[in-house]
Amino acid sequence: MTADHLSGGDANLLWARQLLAELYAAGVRALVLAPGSRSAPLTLAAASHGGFSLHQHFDERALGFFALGLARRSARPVGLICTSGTAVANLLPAVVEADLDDLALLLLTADRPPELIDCGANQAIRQQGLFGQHLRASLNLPPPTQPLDLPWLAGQLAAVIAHQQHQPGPVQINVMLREPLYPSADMLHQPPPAALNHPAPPVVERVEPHADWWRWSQVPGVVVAGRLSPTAGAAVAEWAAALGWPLLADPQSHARHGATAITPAELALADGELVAALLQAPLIIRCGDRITGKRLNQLLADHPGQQWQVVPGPGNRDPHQRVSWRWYASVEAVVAAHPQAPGATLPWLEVATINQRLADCLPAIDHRAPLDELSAVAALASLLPADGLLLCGNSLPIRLLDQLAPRLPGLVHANRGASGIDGLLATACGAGAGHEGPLTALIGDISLLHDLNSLALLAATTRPSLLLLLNNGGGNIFDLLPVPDTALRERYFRTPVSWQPAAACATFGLRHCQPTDLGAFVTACQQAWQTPGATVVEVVVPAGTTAPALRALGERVARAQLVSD
Ligand SMILES: Cc1ncc(C[n+]2csc(CCOP(=O)(O)OP(=O)(O)O)c2C)c(N)n1
Repeated sequence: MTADHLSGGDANLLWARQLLAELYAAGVRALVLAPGSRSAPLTLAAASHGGFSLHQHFDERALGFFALGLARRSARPVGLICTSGTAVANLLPAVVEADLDDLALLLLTADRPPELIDCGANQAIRQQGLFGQHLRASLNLPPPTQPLDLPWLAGQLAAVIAHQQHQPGPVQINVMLREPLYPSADMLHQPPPAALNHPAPPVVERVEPHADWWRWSQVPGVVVAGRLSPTAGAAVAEWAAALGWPLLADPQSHARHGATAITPAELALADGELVAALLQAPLIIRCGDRITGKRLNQLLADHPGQQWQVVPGPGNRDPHQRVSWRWYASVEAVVAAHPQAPGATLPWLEVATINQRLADCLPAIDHRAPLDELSAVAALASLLPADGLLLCGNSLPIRLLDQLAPRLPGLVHANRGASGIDGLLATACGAGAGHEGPLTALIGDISLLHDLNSLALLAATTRPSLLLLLNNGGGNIFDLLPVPDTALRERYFRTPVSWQPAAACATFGLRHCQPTDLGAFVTACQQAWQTPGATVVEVVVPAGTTAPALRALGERVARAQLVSD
């Protein structure tokens, strides 16, 4: 079949098919779709391609986050197809997070043709420029005209794909389509076209070692691990151990298992003597960005010595403006270029002793111990399956995890770019969809309310999945902040909502339980990870109790003399 003399519906489908063939050749393997008519050619092209894994959801806002989760987990670009109008506008929160965290979302936003824009036509909004400065690249495709110029289409796509491969992040491909939008059944059943462009092979990365590395590698240094892939995290953990340098590892670092990891570092930094010792290190090497902990960020801000940083790029990733040397490169390549010097420094801090003293301060994971947010998160972290994936919510959940988990087996992700409390369950479901092992999502009650319709996504999972809902009656993070009036804090900051999570779960056909002691909680988590489908485990604690408990934990550590003989 030639591209000439097609019906309008068939031409639109062929156009959409070529578009998807180019994305497939560029490595896209997952497409997420929301329903709509303007996007019908794209939807039908996706459904008849055969090579993509397809995920559908009715809500574009959540779908954007679902795609974000898939991209986080797979480290591959993910395509998203939606219709025109406010459907597109709903993608903004996920686009913002993808921009800040370098996640490759390819937004295929169907659009009305130019003659329907700005003339009062229904559902015709200005879609170009809608995402402002949050895109890595954008492309506005005019409606196809016959004869179809498919090489032109492939060439235009190649340019944005190349840009996106160079700097992963969100890209909008606005696809204008003219009616008729539906093809003939004959055209639908044609095999998909071959791609016309094939992306260039990746460039082999070469990192220039620091000129003075042999000298620096002999000093008592510190390694800080931010957000890293599991392989990068493992490389950093091994490197710090080989250098004999203490490692301070973020929850997203995949490096907490390191032999020299002071862990949980954020809790250990409640001890002023340890902070003073670390501040004296002449060099801190920071691998990865997005450090969660307030104390760790403070250490980086106060440290007077040299700080080097390895980040994937681009731009400034140092909110403290302390970095004096930076590689825009993979951590693995930088580590490989900087081996430990012969006869390198021995560990200069007694990491094992520090960790033992820290462990003595942590809540006991004992079946008879009371169930609260601290003991629940400590127990959860100690039980996480090695083949599992945890998506940790923002607000207190990530702060609790950071301070209560000495080890974090499996994969750990969080939306720490913009740190929104929206879209967290959808992100978890997307990450879980690309993962073989059990999924865990740890989310606060107000955060879950933001994303309640993503319970439909959770209900659709067949893999063992656990949603741990920390229900403390509102936004308890504000108890850690100096709001000067209790009544104002309650009304305008904590914003408690009267709702029944059990009833919400029942609405979506989800298993729900509400354990009241730590033993029952542990059993519920273990069962959830072994049972196909999703279980919601709700931990209910009185409002206003978690922040004082977290403060008391910090005070206990401050008195624990982690570094004294
Ligand atoms: C979309 C969005 N809106 C508002 C905020 C500000 N904010 C940060 S934490 C928080 C409260 C979260 O409450 P909850 O999910 O119950 O967690 P908790 O503080 O109790 O741990 C709010 C409103 C945000 N980060 N993102």
